[in-house]
Amino acid sequence: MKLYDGGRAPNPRRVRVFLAEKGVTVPTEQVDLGALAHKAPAFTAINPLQRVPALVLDDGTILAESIAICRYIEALHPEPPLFGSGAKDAAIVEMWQRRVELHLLFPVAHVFRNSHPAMKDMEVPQVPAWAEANKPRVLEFLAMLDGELKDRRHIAGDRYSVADITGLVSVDFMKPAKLAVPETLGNLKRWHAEVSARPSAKA
Ligand SMILES: N[C@@H](CCC(=O)N[C@@H](CS)C(=O)NCC(=O)O)C(=O)O
Repeated sequence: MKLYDGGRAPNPRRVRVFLAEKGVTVPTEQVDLGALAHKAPAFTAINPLQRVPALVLDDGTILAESIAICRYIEALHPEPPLFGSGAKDAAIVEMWQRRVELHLLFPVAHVFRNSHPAMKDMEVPQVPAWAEANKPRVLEFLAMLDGELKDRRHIAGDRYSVADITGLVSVDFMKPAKLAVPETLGNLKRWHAEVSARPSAKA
């Protein structure tokens, strides 16, 4: 197996945090996004969508999409369960992972990609108005999540899950997008401090 990683980019980090939670090590090759190495023929042959992460299996199968990779790792290493256990718990984790991805990670990414000068060769064309349009969406979702976190420890329940991984990566990605978590969101800040203190957060 070989993981094609992407430095500080959020999606590869989701997979690294997931692997760290599982205690699994995978041989890794860094793809230099800054040098546009993901657009070169060698990596395009691995992922024609020119995005990281990608996981190449020993039989040559290529898995892209962070959550697909995480699900594969979960199936190989079921403990600790990060996609929930049992029908109801797994559905709740799926619901929250997807909500965080669609309503937090993607809007933060739209802000970053459409406003940061370093992204001009990757987000073509950059649309500054789309960055602006997504800023209030990020804050609205965070306010909703803060309310949810009033009564539970983690995003999808009392147990840490892949939804927390997507949440952690999204909130940390707000910094380069020049967005801040409002001080008033105390539940969210408590949750973020807790998940950030886990050793996996360093991945
Ligand atoms: N849906 C994909 C998204 C992958 C993705 O967008 N990766 C970014 C880094 S976080 C990337 O490779 N960007 C390169 C580019 O936009 O040119 C996943 O979940 O893995």
